[in-house]
Order: sequence, then C-alpha cells, then structure tokens
Amino acid sequence: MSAGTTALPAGRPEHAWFAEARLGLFVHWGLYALPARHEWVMSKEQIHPDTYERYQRYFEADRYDPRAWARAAKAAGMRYAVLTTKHHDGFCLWDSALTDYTTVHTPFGRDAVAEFVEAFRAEGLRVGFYHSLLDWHHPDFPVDVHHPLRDDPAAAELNAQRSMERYRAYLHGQVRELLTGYGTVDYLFFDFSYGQDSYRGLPGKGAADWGSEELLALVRELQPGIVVNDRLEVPGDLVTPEQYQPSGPMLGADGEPLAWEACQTLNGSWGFDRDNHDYKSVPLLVRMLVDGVANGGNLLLNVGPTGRGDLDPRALASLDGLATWMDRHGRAVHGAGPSGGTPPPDCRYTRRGDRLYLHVFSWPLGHLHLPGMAGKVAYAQLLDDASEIALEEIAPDQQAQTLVPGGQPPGTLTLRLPTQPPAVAVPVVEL
Ligand code: H79
Repeated sequence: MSAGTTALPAGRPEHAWFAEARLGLFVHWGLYALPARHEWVMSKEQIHPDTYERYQRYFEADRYDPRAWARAAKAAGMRYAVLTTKHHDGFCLWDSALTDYTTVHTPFGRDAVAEFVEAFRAEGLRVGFYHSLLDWHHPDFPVDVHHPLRDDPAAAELNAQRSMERYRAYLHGQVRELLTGYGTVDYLFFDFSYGQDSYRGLPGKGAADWGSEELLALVRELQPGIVVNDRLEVPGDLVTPEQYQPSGPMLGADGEPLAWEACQTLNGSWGFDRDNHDYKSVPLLVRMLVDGVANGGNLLLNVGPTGRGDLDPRALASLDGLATWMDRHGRAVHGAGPSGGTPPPDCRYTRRGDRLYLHVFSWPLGHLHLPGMAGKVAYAQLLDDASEIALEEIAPDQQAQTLVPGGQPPGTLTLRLPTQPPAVAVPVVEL
C-alpha cells in the first residue's frame, strides 16, 4: 500500500451511523472464486488476461443467495456490508453498459450487485461498494508493477497502445453507473492508489492517473451522504488499515482522532482460498473487534464466497460463532467507543453512555483490580447473564499503608470474579 493515505477528522453528522455500526461484512466475490487460490491469483501467477478470461464461461453461481449472506451478517451483529463490484481482475458484478466482462455475460447471467443491495437492505443493513482502481483486464490499463504482464518483454510496446485517459473515463463512467443505478449507497471503498511504485521502468499510478479529485467530487455529487475511504491518495472520510490492528486511536496530523476501519480476513485471503485452513478462532475475531472499538475503530470482516455463490462452512462457522457472542454482548460494541480510561492488563474498556464494559481477554484468578475506579461504579454484572459481580473498594483518601492484601493502591476498585469464566468467547463485565 502506498504511503500518505489521509483522512479528514470524524465529524459529519450524516456519517454517524458508520462509527455506531462498528462491525461490517466485507464480501470478496468474483471470477477468482473459481481458481480458488487468492484474489490476486491473476497477478501472482502472471496469468494472461486472455487466459484468465475463460473463467467467465464457467461462472455459474447456482447457489447465489445474498439473502442468506445478509441473514448471517445480521445475526453476527454486522450493520453494513461491502461487496466487491469489481476487483483488480476487472470482472464486474453488475450489468455495466461499458463492458461485457460482467456477471450478466456468464452462465449465471444476472446482476449480482442489484440482488446484493436488495437482500442486505431487506435485512436492515447499510450497503457499501468496494471498487478497484486497478483493472488487469481492460485493454487501456497500462501495464505496471501489479499487472500480470509486468514481466512481458513487450510491456513497453503494449503500453504505447494503451491510454490511461481512456481507462480513466471507463473508471469514472462505471462509478457513475454504480452510484446512480442502485439507490442510496452508504459507503464506497476504493482500492488502491500506488503512485510511488514503479517497476522496471513501468511507473505506478497515483491521484493524477485515477483523476482522484474529480472522481471524489463525482461521488459526492451523486451520493451526498456517502462515506468514502482513503485509498485515492486524496483525503477521504476514514482511514482503512488492512490486516493490521492499530495499537491506539488513529490520529491525524494535528493529533485529532480519525474515523478508522480495519479490514480483516478470516484466513489471510480475501477471495475464496480452498486449501487455506488457517482460520482465525472466534475468540480472536472477538478480541480484534473489541480492541478496535476500544481504540475508536470499526472492523470490516471479510468472507470469500465460493464459485457456486455460497459461504464455505468454515466461514459460516466463524460468523455463527461471532453471532453467539454478539447476541449477548452487542451492546458493548454497537454505539460504543473508547472509555478514556486505562484498563488492567489483558483487558479492554469500551464505553456507551454511562455504561462501561470491561472485556476480559485473559481470565484472572478471582480478583480483578481497576486502578482509579473506586467511587465511580454503582453496580457491576456479567453481561453474559446479568449475574452480580461483587465490588470491593479502597477509597482514594485512604492511607497508602492500608493496602489490601495483594498491595493495591488507594482508589482501586476490585471485582470479585467467579473462579470459572462464563463460557463465552470473551467475557464482559458491565459497570
Ligand atoms: O481486496 C483486498 C486485497 O486484494 C487488496 N485490498 C484488500 C481489501 C490488496 N491487498 N493487498 N494490496 C491490495 C496491496 C498489495 C499487496 C501485495 Fe501481494 C503484496 C501485492 C504483491 C505483494 C498480497 C500478497 C497480494 C499478492 C501477494
């Protein structure tokens, strides 16, 4: 990813839904589901566009049912969903007038985007589009560092015939289609600008190449309330760390907190990757979510549906596990944010209104000491089952020599926890 991605501070009232949502579903679906070995397969294996194109003939997606995806996402506590309208391979999931390289011109034969937005809206989720700036299929897209033909000795000659100006018109035209043909689009995730990355004399592509300023203006004109990410190399509405959890709040140049969203995979691949079994556990997914909320960020969690159009059992199991946790703990996530306080080791605080949530990543031996919290907590319970958690306080004005056994300083609030943790992915104490 190119350096220098920036975002404006959080603040537009029409964007408030985004931070309240905290958890979204990312869906990477396209032709790469058929080779089923990473969505970058065309670039990684340097597959010629004419060869890769043949997957179009085999895209049947006979089990495509975005309502099922939407139900699973909703049950998992996701409040928005983002679909790859086009990934870097250039294959389009909607009925574009500007190319035949779409789902409509496959045995499947339908506009997948139209069905997706309808299904997710029906379940009450907000809808977002991922759209690739790169396009390894378009005949005008100049060959560069990421392109499958980058090592072709004729790359420079090819590029002499290619026109970034014409490609830019295609890119802007397709974004116009997506933002005019599908009702209100809540979020747009562009991916990605890489102006500095030249390779063997083939220059990278930056804001001037994409026409980023103009493109962003077009987006805001067509969808005034939309949230736009930060990957155009011009400032967007949020920052989007990829497979990376920030260790604290993300701050702008002047130290102001930025809206942010970490996008994360289940198994390291965004597209369906059949032979990759390296799935994150459900407790790990919950800890990633909670850690993000404690730092003021969202989690956009990805699934890569199969070429038949349904979710792999491993992905479904992950969403189901998340659903079990979110069902009882969602109120510590939705509409919640940083607390301002410092949690004890292996814990995170999230806060919503006057409730403080203590997420316990590693269950202690009986007592949990919260420095500085004496006198601030009226009542405590396990969020899982509303069972009371007894409190012991050492008043802030007590003498230092009256330390409790174990040596906690004055001002400490001590929770008496049950010996056994509740049987949930991450236990939460509501204060
Ligand atoms: O759509 C997903 C990714 O395909 C795309 N962004 C997310 C949301 C993306 N991933 N990485 N990048 C963009 C930047 C490029 C990373 C690379 Fe590589 C590292 C390209 C070559 C080496 C990762 C590993 C991709 C191919 C091999």
